[in-house]
Amino acid sequence: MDKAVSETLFISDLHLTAERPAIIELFKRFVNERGVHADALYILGDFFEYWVGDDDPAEELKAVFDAFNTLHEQQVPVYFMHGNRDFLIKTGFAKRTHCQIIPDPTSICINQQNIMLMHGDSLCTDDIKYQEFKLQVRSDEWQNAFTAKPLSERKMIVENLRKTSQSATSEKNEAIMDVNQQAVEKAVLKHNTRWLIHGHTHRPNIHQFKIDNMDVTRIVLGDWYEYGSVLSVTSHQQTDGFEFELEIFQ
Ligand SMILES: [Mn+2]
Repeated sequence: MDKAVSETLFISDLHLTAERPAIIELFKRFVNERGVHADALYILGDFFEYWVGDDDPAEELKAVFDAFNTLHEQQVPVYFMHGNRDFLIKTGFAKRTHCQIIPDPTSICINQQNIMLMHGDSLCTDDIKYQEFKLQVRSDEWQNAFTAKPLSERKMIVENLRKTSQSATSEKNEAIMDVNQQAVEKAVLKHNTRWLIHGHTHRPNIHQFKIDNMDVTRIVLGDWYEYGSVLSVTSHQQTDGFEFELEIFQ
């Protein structure tokens, strides 16, 4: 028999790294306490602080892979969207974790409502330098050349990039780092949706606005630094639509 209430969970920007073991523990607890009871889990990018290729055994992140196994054992479908830090996640990772990689953007339907999912970086159109960088590193040419390098060299390159990126971020105007409202409206109109869920900006919030008299809601997931950020979407068999709550998980 179908459950009367179904719950879909959304998370992003965990930035998991062995350097922050407490957040790995928090993710494990999230999986055990919430994930295993959900009907589906969506990870909307920047799950890892960085990922240099599926040939990395990432033994220091074993607990994370164990958590994916737990979800698989409980038959919870997991969907994974690339962020700007883990776009080198490919089919090897998907096999290892039993998750399904989904494109950015992806439209899903919950109880007759279309919801558009994005990582969110494509909406930050004011950050021209970043958009140029993205175009370069997302090309097959760049990715093939990068993954052909030895694992240790790739890790070194990424470590250096992280250092320059940290100093670049602190120099950039705060407003440039947020989404561009026109880019949001363009995406909403193009995909004909009233609901948008994304991460990336680390500014958890619920924005409600109108486009051509249509009510639109943009839900922004938070990062996992001090605590976790989780969006729960629940729908009831007997009623249309859904309810949602942007929660702190700690
Ligand atoms: Mn991001």
